[in-house]
Amino acid sequence: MSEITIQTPDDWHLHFRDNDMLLETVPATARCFQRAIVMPNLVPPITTAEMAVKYQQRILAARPQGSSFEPLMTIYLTNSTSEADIEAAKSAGVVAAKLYPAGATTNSDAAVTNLAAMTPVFEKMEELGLLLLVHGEVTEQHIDIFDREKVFIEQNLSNIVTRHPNLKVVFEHITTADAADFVLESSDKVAATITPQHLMLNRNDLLVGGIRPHNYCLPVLKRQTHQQRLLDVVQSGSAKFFLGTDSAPHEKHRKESACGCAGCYSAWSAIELYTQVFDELNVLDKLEAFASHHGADFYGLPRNNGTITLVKEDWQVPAQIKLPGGDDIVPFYAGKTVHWKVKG
Ligand code: OTD
Ligand code: ZN
Ligand code: ZN
Repeated sequence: MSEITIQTPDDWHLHFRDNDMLLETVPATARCFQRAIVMPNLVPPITTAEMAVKYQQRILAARPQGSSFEPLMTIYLTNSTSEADIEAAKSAGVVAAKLYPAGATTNSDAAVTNLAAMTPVFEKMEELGLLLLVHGEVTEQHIDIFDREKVFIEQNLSNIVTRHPNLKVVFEHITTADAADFVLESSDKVAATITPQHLMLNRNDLLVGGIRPHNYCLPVLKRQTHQQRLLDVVQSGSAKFFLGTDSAPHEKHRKESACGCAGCYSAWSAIELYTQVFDELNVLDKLEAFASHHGADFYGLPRNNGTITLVKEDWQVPAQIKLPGGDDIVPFYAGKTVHWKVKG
């Protein structure tokens, strides 16, 4: 097959950032995705309905002319999130709330420290049909970084899903066989997103032959057996797994640094790289469901009407991109050849 047409896909996990940066990130996503779940980890984080609505306006204002792209908003749970905050979010059209364990990733310092105290908030979300999106890693210093996802399942996530059987939970950007198995063994209220980098790479791609800061993201890339398990579940076509790029830009100088930031800016190539992965797995027929059906169905939203076409054609991801403010960004897969291209 050298060409494939699918219903317009959505990105169920994305970081747009704010202000000037939106002029770069919004068009890059809107070029092929109809909707995206916008992560709330700004500084300060988006914690209320009012902040989410204002942020949504800034995103809409950064769309290219004629674009019908729709940002789907989330709020960031903190120790002081109340049931009233959840009600206000629901009324404002916010679709989900994000749980970051404090210190887990970029700008997550404000996040929840006491999960047990969140029970009334989770109950309100369950009642109103707001989804819980989870960054599933513990942050205790003594837990090895490669074990943090597995320990989070054991210590936290299994309790949350048991105590809230009607809460829809998305285990975001899963990286391990443990996470894939947990999702498969859980009820149909539990699903997961998978990024292009966790399908394409493993920790050798981060560390062998020199440290590769542009492959550094959180949760960190794992060993090859975990990567293989993620490939297996997407190959299986299970409806519990769907597309979430976790595209997360940082300026070049912040990544190429003695203490480099975590995040891969994949918006320029993500849909093409997923297509390449499905092609290499010989399951291009399952791409559409992963990219365009499973996520919408899980969120209880309509599938998109339009289509996009991808053609099997080589092109190179640019080595770097100039930001509106003058800084440079090195995109994910910079300088490398991608074998599929969005047509038109
Ligand atoms: N991971 N970087 C960021 C977020 C994600 O955990 C994530 O969702 C970021 O920079 O916001 C990253 O490596
Ligand atoms: Zn995360
Ligand atoms: Zn993310």
